[in-house]
Amino acid sequence: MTMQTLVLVKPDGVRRGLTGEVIRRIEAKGYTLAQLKKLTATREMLAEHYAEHEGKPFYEPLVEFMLSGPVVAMVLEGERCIEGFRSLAGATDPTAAAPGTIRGDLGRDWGAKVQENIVHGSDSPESAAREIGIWFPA
Ligand code: DAT
Ligand code: MG
Repeated sequence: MTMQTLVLVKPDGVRRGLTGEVIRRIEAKGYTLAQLKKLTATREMLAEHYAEHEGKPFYEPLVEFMLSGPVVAMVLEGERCIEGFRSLAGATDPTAAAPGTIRGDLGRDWGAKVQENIVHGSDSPESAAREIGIWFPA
């Protein structure tokens, strides 16, 4: 099966008008955009999506942030696109993320309880399958 990954342009990225820039980088890298939509998440979707982080100090701020506006959800396809998109995205902390990456070039610390870092990308084939099911239910 073709490898797929779930990418979100988070509410900060959509608000700041960076959706096109994120898609430009994905297309320039050579991945295929298989599915794309703009939507506002629900608490239920985010509880599933971020289940691994429940109980952490940034969990509630993360959910509130992800509910703060629409996101653009995408399914990318391509050989090794899971690790490839994580590499394009850069490190979680946008202050430390390398220049050249989405988070390093476009993100910064705004002093909030959760890091606002423009994009989400699945971190494993298992996460990708699970997350695609949440954002693009059959
Ligand atoms: P990633 O999005 O790089 O996979 P993650 O899954 O560990 O990172 O965390 C999900 C999001 O939560 C992340 O994109 C930003 C936020 N976050 C993670 N760790 C944090 C921390 N220590 N303080 C504040 N926000 C954090
Ligand atoms: Mg993660």
